[in-house]
Amino acid sequence: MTTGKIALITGATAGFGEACAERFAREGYHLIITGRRQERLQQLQQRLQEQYKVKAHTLAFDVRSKAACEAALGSLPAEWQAINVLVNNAGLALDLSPIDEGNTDDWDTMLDTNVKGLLYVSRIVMPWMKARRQGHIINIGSTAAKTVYAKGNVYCASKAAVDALSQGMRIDLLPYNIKVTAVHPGAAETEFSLVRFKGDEGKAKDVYKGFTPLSGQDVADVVYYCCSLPPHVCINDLVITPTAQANAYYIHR
Ligand code: NDP
Ligand code: 8X3
Repeated sequence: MTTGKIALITGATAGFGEACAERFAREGYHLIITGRRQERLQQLQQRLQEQYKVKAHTLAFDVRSKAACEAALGSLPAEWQAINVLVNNAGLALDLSPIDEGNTDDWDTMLDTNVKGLLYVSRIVMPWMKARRQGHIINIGSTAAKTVYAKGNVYCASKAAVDALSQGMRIDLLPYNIKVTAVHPGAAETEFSLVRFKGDEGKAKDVYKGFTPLSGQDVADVVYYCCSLPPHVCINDLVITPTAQANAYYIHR
């Protein structure tokens, strides 16, 4: 049975975003799923519609482009603009290196995606939520927002910005009955490390050696839980790690 509610999930072609799409579909939400990889979006759309009997709308665009965000989200028919849940999830890390040796193109990609992309999407969706005096924004931060680790500098800074922006959004949206939750996951085995290490599968696998990491599903369960609470209850800030992880730096292997 559908709830009639709509969740917009950015970065739904893999990892947390894909798992969130599945979790919300299972709960009867209609979905707007986004990412750059059109083919994956279409496959997911088909699967979710068949399996859960919900409607899924796909939008393929790059969150780094303000014009692309405006064109894609602006193309939504009015009934799809009544978004109840926005999960700002699209993001990435690229490489690990000291700042003085850093690749400045990688910095641009991380900051443009993780910080500015999240802002562009939110800037468009927030007025729709405000007009309806209803909504919940989930920003995916990271344990990297809370603890800086060696060579993580710019990625950690981008996630610290997500932390600060979540606090700012919560204040700005307070009069409009809109919840803002920052969810900060620790080590999770998705495509994250493969992207960070630019396709080096060995390096990516090593990140999760010797302990049980989180899965996309673990994080999706927590994101959904945050959205399932009574209207007067809001989780502001939530850190979720594998049991073997204390913070972004300490992992027991
Ligand atoms: P994945 O690499 O598995 O998924 C990342 C998603 O982001 C993909 O759907 C990708 O879609 C999308 N994305 C990346 N860049 C863009 C872009 N420019 N425009 C639109 N979509 C984009 O990683 P995760 O699921 O692990 O990561 C999701 C979020 O969680 C990120 O913000 C990440 O920083 C954060 N995170 C991850 C942790 C982990 O250990 N895995 C821990 C803490 C936080 P496409 O390539 O199709 O565009
Ligand atoms: C992803 C987790 O520790 O690789 O944000 O930064 S970590």
